[in-house]
Amino acid sequence: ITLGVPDFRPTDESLSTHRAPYWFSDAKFGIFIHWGVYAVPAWAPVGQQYAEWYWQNQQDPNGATYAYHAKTYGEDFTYDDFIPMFTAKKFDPRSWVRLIEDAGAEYYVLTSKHHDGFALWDTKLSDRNSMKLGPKRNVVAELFAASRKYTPKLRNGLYFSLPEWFNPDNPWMGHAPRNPYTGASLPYTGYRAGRDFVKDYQAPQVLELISGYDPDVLWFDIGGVNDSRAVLTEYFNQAKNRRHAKDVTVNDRGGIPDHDFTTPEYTTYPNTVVAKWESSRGLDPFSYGYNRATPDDKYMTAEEVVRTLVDIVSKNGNFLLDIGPDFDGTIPAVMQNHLRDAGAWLKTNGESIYGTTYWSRMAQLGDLRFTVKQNSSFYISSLVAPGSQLVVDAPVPINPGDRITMLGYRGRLSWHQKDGALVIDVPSAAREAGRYVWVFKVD
Ligand code: FUL
Repeated sequence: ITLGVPDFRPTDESLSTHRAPYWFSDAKFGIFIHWGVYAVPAWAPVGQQYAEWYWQNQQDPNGATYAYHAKTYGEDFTYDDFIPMFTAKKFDPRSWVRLIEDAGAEYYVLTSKHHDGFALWDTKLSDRNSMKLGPKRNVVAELFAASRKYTPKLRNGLYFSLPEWFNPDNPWMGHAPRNPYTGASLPYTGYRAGRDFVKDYQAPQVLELISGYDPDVLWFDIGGVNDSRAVLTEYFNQAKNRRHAKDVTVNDRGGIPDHDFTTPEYTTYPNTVVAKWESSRGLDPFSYGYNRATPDDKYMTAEEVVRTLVDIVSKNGNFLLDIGPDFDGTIPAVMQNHLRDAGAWLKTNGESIYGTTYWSRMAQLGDLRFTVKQNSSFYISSLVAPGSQLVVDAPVPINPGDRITMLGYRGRLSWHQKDGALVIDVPSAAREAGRYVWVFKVD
């Protein structure tokens, strides 16, 4: 079919015309899943290093992981010795997608392959994958199938690390693995030697993911040497020219300038609206992969999740909140509880999040955040419990006769304007009906 838009070509001029699709801008909240061999040791100094970086962290003789590994597993035990222990025995993809839906997220992004080079699908380009080794299961296929069957509204995304730390063929970043204690060279389990890393391996792997799984989001990582122009051309054209065209999206870490959104990590943009962006972080204080050493009370609470989401959305961002399942496929209870609790808030207050846009007049005012639904509603979100009056000293679009309500509370609230500020009367019953973030709706 012809959509009136020419096919994309592998040039920046062409690829840079691609934009984040409406569904991505509307979705606001996604769940990132970091799962791989690193879920076996699942360890890093709490709040300081990423647990999915275990192998790399272990290389530093002065680092905590170097000592921890020697003490816990012994100096002869290599990273690839963890592969058979990555069993995925209790991996239940249906419960994963249900959890994501319960959290109120509208999409997820799974690590198809992280920097350790271990692929979670049956790649034909290497035996370093979860079908041949470890779980003996096609994790990507199983999760996507469960999502399409049980939670068909969820969009399905894949993360892909362009470089691999220890792939001997990686011209940019790789070097063959060595035992960090003895210096002895180690095999890179499952890999086939002597090919062009980008042309014969990296790009074909991404193309396998695109044609095999049809991801709605392609979340590249690190950049570096790449064939991303050719790959994205294929990705965009495949999505555009199918019978039921769909809108896919790509982040800004593909090693080329073309992208649909930027990706601040463990941080957000300050008080300003910027072009489409997506901030990611773990529920963990500083890790995407599961860190067994992190005490439950150090995790982000639902309250912090909700506040962060509201803040990000008011500035045109999405929030990609990460969880790290354990080696057997269970998702730690602390993560499940906080996600479901955040989801309960979204059930009541989600209309101020999904499908909204930022308010172009102002991104934030003290503890207040704003969102707009074109031609219908204006939302004022208070990140702290309001007092008996909420004073909004901003040019709120309100007219005589407009109604103000609080989400989750029945009944209208009285309001007036004073010296250009909007003053809303908040009965104590309304304040008590809310939690985490109190959302006032003007319409
Ligand atoms: C980073 C990676 O190095 C981290 O491990 C994580 O995957 C994060 C989302 O991107 O660049």
